Amino acid sequence: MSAPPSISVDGARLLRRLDELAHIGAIPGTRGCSRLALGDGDRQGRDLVVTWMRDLGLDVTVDGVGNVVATMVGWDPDVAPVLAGSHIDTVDRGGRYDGNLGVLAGLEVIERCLELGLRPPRPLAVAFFTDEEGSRFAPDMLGSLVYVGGMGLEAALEVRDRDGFAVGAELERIGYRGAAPCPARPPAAYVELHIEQGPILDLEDVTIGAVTGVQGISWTEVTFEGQANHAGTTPMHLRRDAGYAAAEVAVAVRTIVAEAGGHQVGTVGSLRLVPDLVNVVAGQATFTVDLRNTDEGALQAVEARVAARIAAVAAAEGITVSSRPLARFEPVPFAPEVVDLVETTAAALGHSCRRLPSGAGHDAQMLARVCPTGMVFVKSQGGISHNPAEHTEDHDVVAGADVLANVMLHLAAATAPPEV
Ligand code: HGY
Ligand code: MN
Ligand code: MN
Repeated sequence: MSAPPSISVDGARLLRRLDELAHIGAIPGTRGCSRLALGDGDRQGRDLVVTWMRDLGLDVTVDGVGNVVATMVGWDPDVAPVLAGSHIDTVDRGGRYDGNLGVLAGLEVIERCLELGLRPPRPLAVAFFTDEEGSRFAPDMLGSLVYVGGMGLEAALEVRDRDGFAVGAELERIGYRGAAPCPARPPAAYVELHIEQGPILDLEDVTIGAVTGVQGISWTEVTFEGQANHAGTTPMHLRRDAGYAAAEVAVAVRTIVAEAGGHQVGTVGSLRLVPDLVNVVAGQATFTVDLRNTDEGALQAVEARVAARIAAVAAAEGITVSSRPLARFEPVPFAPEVVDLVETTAAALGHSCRRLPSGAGHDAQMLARVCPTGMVFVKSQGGISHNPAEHTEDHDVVAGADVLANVMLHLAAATAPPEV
């Protein structure tokens, strides 16, 4: 099969769409947006992107957990597509590039191929997956996990947010509980363009990241039950202070992670006290622990140390502890041939490139279970992400989309079905 033509995307069109989508859930005074999964902002964002997909004449499907896939038409239905994608849900007070870039760049690649009259050996497709962030409904990458068969649809539909709203009911409410089957038929290959969300490419002034894989993720929600009491009258030695205990654990996570070293990171990102009042010793504390490492063994060792510390803090304060896992994914390597292709494609287009693992979770780590998968990273200015100040320069956005386009076309050629 001869090498496909090298193409460039319409950068201005891609940047226009990124801007238009970012207006949905826009945070006043910033360039960021808030579109938590399955909320009204997510619905509006979905409707806009689906309109763009349908305007291109693509075949648009919605599956039982709200994943949306748009595929070029005119190929034998048995020919699986080369799929690009990501997510358009955001964290609360997030940036405009996280996820959105991968979806809109995939759409741009398809539109560019249609404009050029290109007919790859396989159809190209683009997806956005439900609830990648996991901020509202855990685990993260919920939609793509169901898409690849890693979680049953019924179990996913039953997941509830902290206010008790269920995924299934919210999908119904926003009109995205679809009929397409999940798990889905695997694509021939999957490529995701995403911002790095870390500092490496920016610090080294490298344009493209050839992502080698995704680090392991461990999320746990912990609840301490102490005794609410008067902040003024309760002697210190008689307190059973859930708030103090939670703060001790947050400090311990930082200490344990520092002692582990290497790629280990740890975060207590959510902490809710009850009754959360200035003059009441907290009777209850509910908090989350996010631990990640590129090495599974090291991650397990840190998980064990943190769990032991939580038990010891609870015993010392005379409080009870309960916990529930929110997410647990082992490190995932990407397909070497796709990582190589990202690297050679970046070089062919004249862009600097380096290999690196992803510190963030991505839908690609789920697609890697069912097909050859890789990711293309572009810079995050100052390494800032999950923050309205998240920024990627226009020229880097376009460079990443050009690499995505040519990687997708090469994969379509390299996996051409026999009869082509
Ligand atoms: O948490 C993550 O790494 C991703 O943003 N869901
Ligand atoms: Mn993301
Ligand atoms: Mn994110």
